[in-house]
Amino acid sequence: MQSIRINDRLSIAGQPTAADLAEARQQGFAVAVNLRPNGEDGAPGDRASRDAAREAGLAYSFIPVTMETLTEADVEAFRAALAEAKGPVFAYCRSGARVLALHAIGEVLEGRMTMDEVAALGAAHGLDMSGAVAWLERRHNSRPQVKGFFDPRTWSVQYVVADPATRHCAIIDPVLDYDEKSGQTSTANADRILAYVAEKGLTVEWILDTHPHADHFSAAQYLKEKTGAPTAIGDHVVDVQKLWKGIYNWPALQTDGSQWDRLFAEGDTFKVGSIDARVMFSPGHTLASITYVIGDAAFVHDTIFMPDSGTARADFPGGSAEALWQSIQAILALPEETRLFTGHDYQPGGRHPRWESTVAEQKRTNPHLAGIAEAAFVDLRQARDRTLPMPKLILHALQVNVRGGRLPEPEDNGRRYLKIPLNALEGAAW
Ligand SMILES: N[C@@H](CCC(=O)N[C@@H](CS)C(=O)NCC(=O)O)C(=O)O
Ligand SMILES: [Fe+2]
Repeated sequence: MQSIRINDRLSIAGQPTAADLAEARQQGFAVAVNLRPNGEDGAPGDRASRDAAREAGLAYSFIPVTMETLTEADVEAFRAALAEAKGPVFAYCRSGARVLALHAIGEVLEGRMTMDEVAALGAAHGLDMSGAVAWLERRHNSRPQVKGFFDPRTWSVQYVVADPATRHCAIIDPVLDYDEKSGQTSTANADRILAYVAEKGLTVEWILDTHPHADHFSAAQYLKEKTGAPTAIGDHVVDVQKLWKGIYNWPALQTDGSQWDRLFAEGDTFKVGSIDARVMFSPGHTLASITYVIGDAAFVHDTIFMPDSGTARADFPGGSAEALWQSIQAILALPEETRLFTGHDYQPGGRHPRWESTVAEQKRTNPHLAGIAEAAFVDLRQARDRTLPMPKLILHALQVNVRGGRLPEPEDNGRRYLKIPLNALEGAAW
């Protein structure tokens, strides 16, 4: 029979007969890999295929796939079958095209081949690779482009998350600049984001906050005025509003979350362009923290920091180390390759700012998480939190952020004033 030799390890073919398998064995192949699902038109099925391979003296592996339902796990299973084979692999489907597609997709994912080369490879062997190309394009388009903007004054990372297919984007955790020494506010950070959005020709679809921040003002309201895009935050923000309404002795504060256009609950879904997005409730750092999972990117903000920085503190009013642990476990249950984007980077050891990791990397190397059980985490988190002074802007920031990033209303002289409660956060380290 005709098989196509791809490399030393892999040859591909259409459905073989028993004689073809025997011949493959004679040619030195060690393993037959069958990609045809049971019940596929004209396929002998797993059991008969296994028997035929064994009869011919070949080891056998069954990885049933269709191009319509193909996932990265299938590509990985094929790669693993090749890696584990004790000799050259004879892989087959109906025509050989699916095997070539799996091989080519694996090569693209590993960075050894470009998408353009996939079609050319198919053409060279007379096999249709349009399914593989479409799969790769779909995957490419579900990977949002993430641009981080680091603010060195507050060590915050603000994000623009864009769908390359539609050029729609979400802005996450934008900072409104504030200097507590002079009382001056500025929109330098937010304007930098707007300039990027304009330069890239993006349409802002959402302005998202992960939680009511304690260390900077949110620029959500300013950006809504500039772009018209809706603002959103987690629905438990109403609990944070109630908490701070008491601390600020502020009867007029509305505590129904009406300061945002949308309140997200656990499991809520939305879109950034054509990319699916989902919300995870991630309390612990605050009562209202949420994680946005947009395509393969999770915006975890103040839960997990970069692996060399551990985790976020859990001692603000309404914070809980136990809740933070549970929230982190849910994040670490995302697929290993999920890109995690953190909300702050405090540049340990003076290194340059970094904000992107993966689930796998965090599980392996974050000293607050790798090989740590809940009780030990809670102990270490609480011990560290006892040493941390409150963020210098916590009392300034919450009165702005529980109103969605609105500064206090001007008084009769046209000037805005902040209100600072004294001795309201007793026990905090200085
Ligand atoms: N020194 C900073 C501290 C800010 C802070 O407390 N950040 C929170 C996130 S909002 C945190 O988790 N910090 C962890 C740490 O400092 O180890 C400030 O004053 O703003
Ligand atoms: Fe925070």
